[in-house]
Amino acid sequence: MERTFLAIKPDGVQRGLVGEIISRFETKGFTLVGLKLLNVSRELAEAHYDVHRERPFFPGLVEFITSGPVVAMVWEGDGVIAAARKMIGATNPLNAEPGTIRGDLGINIGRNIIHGSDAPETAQKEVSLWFKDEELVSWQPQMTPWLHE
Ligand code: DAT
Ligand code: MG
Repeated sequence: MERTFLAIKPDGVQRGLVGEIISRFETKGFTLVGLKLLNVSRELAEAHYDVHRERPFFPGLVEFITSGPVVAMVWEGDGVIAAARKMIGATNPLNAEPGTIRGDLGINIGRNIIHGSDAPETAQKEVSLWFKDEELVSWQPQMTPWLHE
């Protein structure tokens, strides 16, 4: 079953948006298989954003993601990687469609509330970067027959 890594960034946690955001993925029908609140180390932040290392905004990005608690999550479901990206919306919240998390809840690219893996390879890499195997719970919700034909 497909899995993706999502993280509510320090702005989302500080603004009290954790419940609202988790609720969107829950009510959509995806399954939560990993969840923790943590202060992100500089080492983890730099590893997570390694692809952006050469970009001018990299230092600010690391500064921001380490500035307060983050809610790290793994969600499971058919097509969850692409669907979560759609639900999150464009990188710049000002360009994100209404109805998306960034489109509904944000106004600035440096405060865009949530991270979501962008492809199967990155999802796998990010899940194993942020979670140990034993922190992930495989389970089948009782409502599954009401979500899948
Ligand atoms: P996304 O988070 O939509 O996958 P990304 O991977 O291109 O976007 O960039 C990672 C984060 O870096 C993004 O959430 C916010 C920040 N960022 C991206 N482009 C930026 C820019 N031009 N200026 C400032 N911050 C930027
Ligand atoms: Mg990205």
